Amino acid sequence: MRQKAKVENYDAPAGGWSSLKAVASILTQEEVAILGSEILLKQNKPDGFMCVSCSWAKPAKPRPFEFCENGAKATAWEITRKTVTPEFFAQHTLAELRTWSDHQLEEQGRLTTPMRYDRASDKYLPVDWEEAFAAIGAELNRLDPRSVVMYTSGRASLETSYMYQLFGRMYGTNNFPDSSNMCHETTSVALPEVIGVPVGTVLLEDFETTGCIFFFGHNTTTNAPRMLHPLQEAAQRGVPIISFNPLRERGLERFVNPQNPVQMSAGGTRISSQYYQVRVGGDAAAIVGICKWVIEADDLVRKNEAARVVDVEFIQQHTAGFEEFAAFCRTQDWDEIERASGLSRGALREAANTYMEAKAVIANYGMGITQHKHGVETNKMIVNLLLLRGNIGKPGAGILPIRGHSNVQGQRTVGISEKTKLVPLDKLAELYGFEPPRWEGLSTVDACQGILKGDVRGFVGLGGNFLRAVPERSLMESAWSGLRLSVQIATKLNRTHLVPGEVTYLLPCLGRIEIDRQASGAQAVSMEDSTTCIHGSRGQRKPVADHLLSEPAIVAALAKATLKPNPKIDWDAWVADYSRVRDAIERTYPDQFKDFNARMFEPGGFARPLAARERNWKTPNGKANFTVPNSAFAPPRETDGVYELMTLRADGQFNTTIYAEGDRFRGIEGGRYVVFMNPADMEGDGLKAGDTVTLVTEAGDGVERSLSELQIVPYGIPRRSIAAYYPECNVLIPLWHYAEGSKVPAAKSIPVRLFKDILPEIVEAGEAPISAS
Ligand SMILES: Nc1nc2c(c(=O)[nH]1)N[C@H]1C(S)=C(S)[C@@H](COP(=O)(O)OP(=O)(O)OC[C@H]3O[C@@H](n4cnc5c(=O)[nH]c(N)nc54)[C@H](O)[C@@H]3O)O[C@H]1N2
Ligand SMILES: Nc1nc2c(c(=O)[nH]1)N[C@H]1C(S)=C(S)[C@@H](COP(=O)(O)OP(=O)(O)OC[C@H]3O[C@@H](n4cnc5c(=O)[nH]c(N)nc54)[C@H](O)[C@@H]3O)O[C@H]1N2
Ligand SMILES: [Mo]
Repeated sequence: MRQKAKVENYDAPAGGWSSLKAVASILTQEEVAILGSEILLKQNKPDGFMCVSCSWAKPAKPRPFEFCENGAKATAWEITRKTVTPEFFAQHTLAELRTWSDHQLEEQGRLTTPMRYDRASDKYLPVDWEEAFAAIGAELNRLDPRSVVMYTSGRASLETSYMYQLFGRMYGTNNFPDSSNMCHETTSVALPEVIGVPVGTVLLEDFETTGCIFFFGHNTTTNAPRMLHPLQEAAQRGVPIISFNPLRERGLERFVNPQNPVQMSAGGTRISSQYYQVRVGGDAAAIVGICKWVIEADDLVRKNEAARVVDVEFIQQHTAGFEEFAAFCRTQDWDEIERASGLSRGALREAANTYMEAKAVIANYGMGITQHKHGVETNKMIVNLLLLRGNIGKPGAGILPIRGHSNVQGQRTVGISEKTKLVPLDKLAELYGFEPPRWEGLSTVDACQGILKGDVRGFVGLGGNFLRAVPERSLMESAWSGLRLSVQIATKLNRTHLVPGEVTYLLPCLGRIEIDRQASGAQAVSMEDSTTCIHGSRGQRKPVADHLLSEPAIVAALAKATLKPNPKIDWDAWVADYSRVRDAIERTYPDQFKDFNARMFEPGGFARPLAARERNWKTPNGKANFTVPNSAFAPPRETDGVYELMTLRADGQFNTTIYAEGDRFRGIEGGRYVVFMNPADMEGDGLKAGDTVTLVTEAGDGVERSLSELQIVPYGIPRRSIAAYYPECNVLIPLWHYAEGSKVPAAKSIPVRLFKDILPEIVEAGEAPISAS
């Protein structure tokens, strides 16, 4: 039976004293005394280490403390002195550990010793590094490379990622699914078609000159908190910030910089000047509404021969498809836009007016856009909005997908991709004298399908918690034992490690904050942030255990144990000195990584050149493209008993890593099994605060997917939508329920039915106040 969460109305701003308290509490929990020490002072500094949490930009002139509450949590979590030793594994079978929560598993501390699964005892046993590498190499050589998947979670450095993809391609596979396949793959599919680059165009300095900022579907308070600093500065300059989100997210409302004593006493800054509680999945309709106002305003001035509203010169010189898009907007019906977006035409007019008044506009977005069935089209709709007034490729303007993991964008840049067209295969062939496979590799969803069918036989995970992050958890966990080989390179114990294949290895590695000493001395690594800036990062802490290897060392050892020697690659020399790996990256991508070693510690990072930023459009027609959506706007669900479930992150987690069970900004304490629901829907369904329910997916494919004992929390969320937490709810997502075109699981709109649990209640339901709406 689950512990009940305490529900309270949180009405303080984001940041502030509560942030400081949360940092102190995680430091104590992890037994890390770092507040007074050097470590946090080195976070996100040019001579320090780059945070292992989110991928937000690192300023050239950092603040004295360039970290946020969640960055401090991530640091404490990694440099904890708690360890998981062979003795721990001797005491627990995997069957027992599978009953532990995600929090309990990672809370045990850092993995210290390579381990091999022993079926007879159902336990992990210690193994020598050399023995493990030899056994894994032999297994890989027995498997067909097409049946092997090499997953990457977005934390590994550019150096490790480059080595990993090279190893995989020399072995013979293009199966490089990445956490990005569940995240911003929608961006990587949408943006190349319309602006010719797979990443955002905005630089940090654009926030200093922008005239207006749009936000679609991102919970900045929790997921990129340092971004609140430039936002706060913009807000203080009077820059309008317009947010579209079905929930009222705290940090998008008010923010207090906890490191600024003046603000701490003054109550903080209002961040969003306009906040629109769009219907879940209603953004495309909302943006069409805004564009319709812009086009109509332009039609009007055109008649009067006044100054045009749209940027005619830009549109003529740089774009294609404007007339079709304008015609599409003119013919859209206001009643339908209102129904599909959940917003009134008056509200959309207000947003359009603000947009038209600004000389330069930035549009940001997150998972609220990418993790939807029509995410790719919605993403392109954001570009349409920007193109109308030339808001791409000029100072203060641009599109900004806010990336997740700290190097997820960079991994794609250096060849971690299942899509061959994104990888310079000819160049790799030329540099290393081998013939890389040319077939299309498996994305995350494809890999899951392959595992379910039994076609995928081997899985190597460079970080991450695959089984917990992917959809369709029940079927996936059962199918996993059919794998011949499962190898997990990790820092902390998680659920994926507890579901063994026939041959299973758990390989512990150094974290980024630890000093990585190799033959030539202490090494640095590098990563790319959300604004295409590359940063060097140096470990600061003595490693938590003696026998840990670095990620590059593990990848090199696996390569050596698997591949025939190749005179063009000296893996040992690369491990001895990572600057040689950076030279190799530069040889492979000479334009992108010019003078890589010399520039990697430039304050603020060095920006990779990006064609779209220069208004050079690498699209098939050489233009920036307006697009008209193929799909009609989804009308809201009728009251047929089905709800749209969106799965969200709480303040106390980093993806499947659960630091603490609770979500301060949404007023939840001591639990995660909750469902946020509109009070009117609760009344309609005869539910009251604290009732527990079972969610059952409405899929119609004969597979039963359900999750019980979720506690109802009344919340300011649109009718017929409910919200609950990822990863607990992943059991509810059908594998085939993904974004068209990008295959990103549609984790923000899962059709479910609610059934009241008849289980006895654990604690009397308290009076849960309805959150501000
Ligand atoms: N502390 C911390 N930081 C993180 C992470 C973490 O777990 N913890 N995860 C990292 C990763 S990998 C990623 S990808 C990012 C994720 O960062 P976010 O993109 O913020 O991801 P979510 O928490 O899933 O929240 C999505 C937001 O979209 C809103 N939303 C849902 N549906 C819709 C919709 O239809 N329209 C609109 N407009 N909004 C909608 C939700 O209300 C929520 O505010 O954060 C990264 N940073
Ligand atoms: N329902 C639902 N599902 C989702 C999402 C959602 O919003 N809703 N979001 C999706 C998104 S955006 C993402 S990015 C994925 C995340 O999916 P993943 O990236 O696979 O998951 P994480 O939870 O980030 O992985 C955590 C594990 O990484 C390991 N780790 C941490 N640091 C290191 C390191 O330095 N090196 C190595 N080798 N290992 C390390 C630790 O063992 C830890 O347990 O989940 C996706 N799944
Ligand atoms: Mo992500």
